[in-house]
Amino acid sequence: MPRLSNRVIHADPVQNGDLMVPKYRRERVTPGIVHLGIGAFHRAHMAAYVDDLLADNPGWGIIGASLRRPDTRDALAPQDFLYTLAVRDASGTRCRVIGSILDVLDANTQRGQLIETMADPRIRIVSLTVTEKGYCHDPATGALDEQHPDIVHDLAHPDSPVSAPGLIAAALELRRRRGLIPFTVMSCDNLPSNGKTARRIVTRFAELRSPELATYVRTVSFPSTMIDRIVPATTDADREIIRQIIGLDDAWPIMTEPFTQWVIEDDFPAGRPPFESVGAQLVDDVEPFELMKLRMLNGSHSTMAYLGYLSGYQHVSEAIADPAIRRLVHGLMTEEAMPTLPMARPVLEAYRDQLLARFANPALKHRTWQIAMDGTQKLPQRLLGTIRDRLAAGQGIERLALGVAAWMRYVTGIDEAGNPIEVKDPHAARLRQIADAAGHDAARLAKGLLAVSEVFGTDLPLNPAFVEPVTRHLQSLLELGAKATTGQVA
Ligand code: CS2
Repeated sequence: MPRLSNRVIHADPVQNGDLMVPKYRRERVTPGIVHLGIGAFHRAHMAAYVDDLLADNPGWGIIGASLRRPDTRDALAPQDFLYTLAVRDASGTRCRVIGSILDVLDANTQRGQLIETMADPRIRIVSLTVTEKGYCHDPATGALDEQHPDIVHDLAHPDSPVSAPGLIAAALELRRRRGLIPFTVMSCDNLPSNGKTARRIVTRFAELRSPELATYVRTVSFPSTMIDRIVPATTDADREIIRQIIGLDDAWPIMTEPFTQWVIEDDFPAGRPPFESVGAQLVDDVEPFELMKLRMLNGSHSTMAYLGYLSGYQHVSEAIADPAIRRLVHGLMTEEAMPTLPMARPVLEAYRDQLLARFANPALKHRTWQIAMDGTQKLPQRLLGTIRDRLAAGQGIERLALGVAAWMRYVTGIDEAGNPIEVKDPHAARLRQIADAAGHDAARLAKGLLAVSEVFGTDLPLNPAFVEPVTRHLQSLLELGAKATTGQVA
């Protein structure tokens, strides 16, 4: 079977049947964007929006960069960086070939080339999906973690950075020296006020490097965005399904849902493509959209991930099909998250109902284990922000507290059948030490984990209105298990 490539997709359309291919000649496209973190989410989301606008705006091609591993580059280079985006739901699978990514650089072996590319005057936007941990920040305060090993390295070796802040600073320094205007830095990660967070991190890094760079960075725009599309990790079974559908070999197709949403703060002094022409929403204030999404979608996701995994559900669609988990998630959104959000109630109710349908998508094999990873980086904005607002208003947090307790049970690294759980988290070893020392003593385990200040800060561990329900639910999880405990709380 032939490999997906430029040659194949520009061959006689008859050969491609009804496969949707780029509506533009790729050789006419030039780079305008560098994207750091060229993972599955970006390829299902921003890269698809850009693909839709390139026919009329060919100067906005994407150069991707992988910061951690060369896998994406190795997989896509032989197929001219083309890949299949497979939109799946109960009605079937619809495939399209995405051509907006022109190249992928491996930051570990092509660092100099990446920084030079980011300094190219044609590059007017540097966007990021480096996940929460890629910001090298303290999740509880949002400040740059100046002791982070990558930050320590990059300050000592500013011309060979390994972190996203370090790479951005190195490229901005080059542009400064060359008298060029800066690119816009657009965060597309699940962080509260992600643009402000990116600004805080990069500005502080620049201040630690030089006053001149710090002054220059203060002229950089960091718009916030809200990004939303559910994108499970691609499996070999997915690859075979796509191979059969399109009749071509694609080393790394991306599976996703029909729903997509992108809300962008309109602040691009170096210019931008007409994102609004392809369905993005350009607004003055992204925060209401961000809070709604982080607290309703991502808060429900993390709660389902831990309770679902502990209950024996491998996929989100199985977890939400459990009546007790569905009741719990519905109640968490309706009774505990929605009252903290500024959006109008009908908008929130419609969003909730749409989320419940999205979670139930039977065609998406979204693993609870995938969502469960990096909990120390996710809990602050997904559950703890809502909890703080509820406690400040003197309101209950039973369901949210169960989400936190389920994370605590999960990071013990042993499931209810006594089997090991592969806990993926930057602090996994530390969490495991705390859990091993506490054993099945809920109060001790809760106290030990609540002392992880990067997650819980210094306020929540001292608040009995938070500690009591979390400890009580943890006790129940340890004694009765996730299914019984969920049934009691939902
Ligand atoms: C998920 C998110 O893996 C996770 O933590 O909660 O990736 C989620 O699928 C996206 O934010 C949906 O937009």
